[in-house]
Amino acid sequence: MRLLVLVATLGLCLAQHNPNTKPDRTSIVHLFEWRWADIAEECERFLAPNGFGGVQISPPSESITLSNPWRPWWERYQPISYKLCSRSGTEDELRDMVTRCNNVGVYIYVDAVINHMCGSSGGEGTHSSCGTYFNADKKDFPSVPYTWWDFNDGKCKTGSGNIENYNDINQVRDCRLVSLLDLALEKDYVRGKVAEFMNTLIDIGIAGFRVDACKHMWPGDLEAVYGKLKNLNTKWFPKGSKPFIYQEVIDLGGEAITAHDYYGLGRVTEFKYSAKLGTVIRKWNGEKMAYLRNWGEGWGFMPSDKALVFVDNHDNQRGHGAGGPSILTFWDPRMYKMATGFMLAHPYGVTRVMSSFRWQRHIVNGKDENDWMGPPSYSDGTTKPVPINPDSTCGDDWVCEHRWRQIKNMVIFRNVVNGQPLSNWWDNESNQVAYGRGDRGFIVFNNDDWYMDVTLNTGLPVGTYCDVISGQKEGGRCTGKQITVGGDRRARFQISNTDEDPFVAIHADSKL
Ligand code: AAO
Repeated sequence: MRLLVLVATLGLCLAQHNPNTKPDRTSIVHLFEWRWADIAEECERFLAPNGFGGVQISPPSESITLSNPWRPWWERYQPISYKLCSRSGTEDELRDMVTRCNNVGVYIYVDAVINHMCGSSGGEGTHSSCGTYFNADKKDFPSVPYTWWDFNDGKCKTGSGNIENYNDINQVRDCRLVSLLDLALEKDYVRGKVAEFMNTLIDIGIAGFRVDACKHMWPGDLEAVYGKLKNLNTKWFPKGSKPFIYQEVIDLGGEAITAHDYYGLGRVTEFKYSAKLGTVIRKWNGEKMAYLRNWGEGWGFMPSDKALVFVDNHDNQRGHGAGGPSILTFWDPRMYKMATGFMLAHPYGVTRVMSSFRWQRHIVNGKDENDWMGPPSYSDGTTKPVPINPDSTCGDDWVCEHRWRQIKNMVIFRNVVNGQPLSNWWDNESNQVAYGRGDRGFIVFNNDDWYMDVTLNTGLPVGTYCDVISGQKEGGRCTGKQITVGGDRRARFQISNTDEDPFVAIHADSKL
């Protein structure tokens, strides 16, 4: 009996680490602040044809709205109720998006904010995305309903009621994160309400959750909530499929709570990956790309099968969370494309591509004064649609990194090499590196300040390949550089340090 329970628990744990994506669709894209209607279109017209596995959406739960024209993006991390009515659209629009994306094999991952409700200074009234009444002073959220009784304040021992010291585990989990009203997830009632919210989304057809602020929740409480979750909707997923769970825990080392505490429950965001990759590509602190030879666990990261990785996320790209100057974003496009290319070619972790909106950055003493700015919107505060230009880029300040040729093609590269080991590593002990993925793909970087001209073993079968960075294969022809692989699997790579993108990538499907 005990063995059976153990096997069952183990099965549950492992299941929640599986992204549930279609075979050979390996990456998720975060369409930060996009409207549901636009995501539905994007699944059909772009994501499915280009092999994206899924979309992380912004929180769909009803949130506070903070007076127009302010409307910061972060208001969505302050829930008011679990109605599925947000700045991105209505419940009907959400359902339509999930159905349409699922029907083309692109799955939806929901950003679930379950640690807290709105900030303690959120006030009283109906300034919420669905117009639902709440009273933050009284901790009264009648439409869930939650009352003062459902919050943690009694357990918190700090003077301010907020987290003051990240090295005190009890504070981090029982006090308020930046004054956000902290739910008492130890209570079965609260667990039930949270699970009900998540199960509604599962029934609609989503494939999993990014769980927000997990450091601030006890693993035992999370386990209890996850234990109440249903299996995925069998209209689209095999019977018995569990939701994919990836938990946001910022662990850069040096704190009492570690990512390790959450491995058993699902995957965990590996923030060291983002911070370190930025440092290496920027060549700060004496870092070199040659040191990436043992990238992954060799760098002290969590085991690959527990990690969710990214070059930047919606927080650290603007100095929130574990943001710092090393983080690469679309604001540094040349280095950003290299970093994203490196991530997508490398076997470590489940990869998430960021897709941002542009804002008026205003950096004063290293801090962006406009780090709050919300998505492109009309004067009444509603979010603008994402217009697609004739050249396939996006308009109206939607950056659409996922549509950049180099990034889109590397998402495809990752699918093509899926399951192949890292092979044929080469470096010049500086910032020129290359590696392959079995006999399916090969990538070469020149991040040095001089010309690169090398002949390397690619592991690929003989033939002429189209570089998917400088161009791509279109109708049997190559719009970019061509690379000739000989019968000995070797090929010559010439990459100027002044190239627009100083890297080259070829794979089995880019063979001419
Ligand atoms: C807003 C206002 C607040 C106001 C509040 C309530 O900005 O002034 O008090 O409303 O009225 C987002 C925004 C917040 C916003 C919030 C609610 O980022 O600015 O607050 O919505 O609207 C911690 C958490 C992590 C969290 C991160 C932002 O652990 O979970 O803070 N991320 C998620 C979301 C995020 C969201 C929330 C959670 C809340 O992704 O978008 O907030 O739902 C250390 C700790 C980290 C901690 C950071 C931040 O990090 O380790 O756990 O993250 O501090 O303070 C070095 C260290 C690194 C350290 C870092 C930061 O890098 O190595 O460990 O420095 O200094």
